[in-house]
Amino acid sequence: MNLLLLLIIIFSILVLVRLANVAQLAAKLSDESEEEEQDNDNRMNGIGLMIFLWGGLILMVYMIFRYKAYMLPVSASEHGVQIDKLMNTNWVVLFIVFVITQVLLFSFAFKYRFNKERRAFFFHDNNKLEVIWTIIPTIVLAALITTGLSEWSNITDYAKRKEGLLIQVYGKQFDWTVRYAGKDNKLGESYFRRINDTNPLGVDSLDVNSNDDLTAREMYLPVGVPIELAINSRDVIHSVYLPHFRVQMNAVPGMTTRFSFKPTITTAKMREITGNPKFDYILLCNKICGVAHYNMNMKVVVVEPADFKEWLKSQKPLFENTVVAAAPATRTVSEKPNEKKIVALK
Ligand SMILES: [Cu+2]
Repeated sequence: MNLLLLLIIIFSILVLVRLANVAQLAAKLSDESEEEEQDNDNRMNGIGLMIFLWGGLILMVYMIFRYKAYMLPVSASEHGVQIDKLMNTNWVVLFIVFVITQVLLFSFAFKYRFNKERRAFFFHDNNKLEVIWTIIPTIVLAALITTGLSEWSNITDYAKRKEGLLIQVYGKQFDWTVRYAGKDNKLGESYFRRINDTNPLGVDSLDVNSNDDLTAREMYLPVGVPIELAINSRDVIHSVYLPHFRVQMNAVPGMTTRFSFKPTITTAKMREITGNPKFDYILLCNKICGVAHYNMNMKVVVVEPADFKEWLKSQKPLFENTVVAAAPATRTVSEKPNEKKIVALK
């Protein structure tokens, strides 16, 4: 199929070259002067440019409306509304600048194509013009960049919302695991050297904070409650991407990255909004992290806080046979001890 396409392109080019030769020969035979021939060429090129310009612009506008339905629905998070506003402002500015510059570029090429009657007006420089095309873009770009930066610093200002529900998102080739911090809203310490078959997140079972930690294969979020994601990776760089919440943050091995946001629309409500009864939020990996990267995702469900509590109760505790005793050192755990410290404490 590809070979066929290549052959078609090559033969089309050859045909065009032959046609151009034929036209040249025909011009010679009809005693058309070289000048006239060049005028004709210039006119055809000019008309071609205008067709390209208006055809392209019309096609662009058509595509925007044709594929609008495939764009993301309204933002399902609080900060996402601001991001969308910023994004739309950027698009409007880009669209205006794009249309003005392209129309000028192609129209000038058409209007001022070679004409032997016309002499070009020469000027060395024009300060007024230079000032205009330096100052206007500077102001517009500075406004876009500063509003973007201030919005980003608002979004990443964790000091403002320390009370968020803490969830660890743990990425590895090629799946995600989420760990809920439980009642204390504190995640037990984890360390990669503790990772084994029964403890895939490498959590310290003797850390009191890990007592009530729960893991899940789906991410449930209560609506209207601030969420704080603590993001880790076991192997390579992944990226936590929640497109409907306008959230993205890299998962980097050896460090914890964070992202705070507040979901505002439940899955049920979003199904109404999109008119799609099968709609589900999704967590995707947004870094090409290996062969099965395309399949590295997790279902995300946003529910009312009461339903969230019910769901959380049904989730698997991290350390199932944990016996909570007065002194942490006497606790028995299902985790295989793979660290000297744990063995010694036992
Ligand atoms: Cu990945």
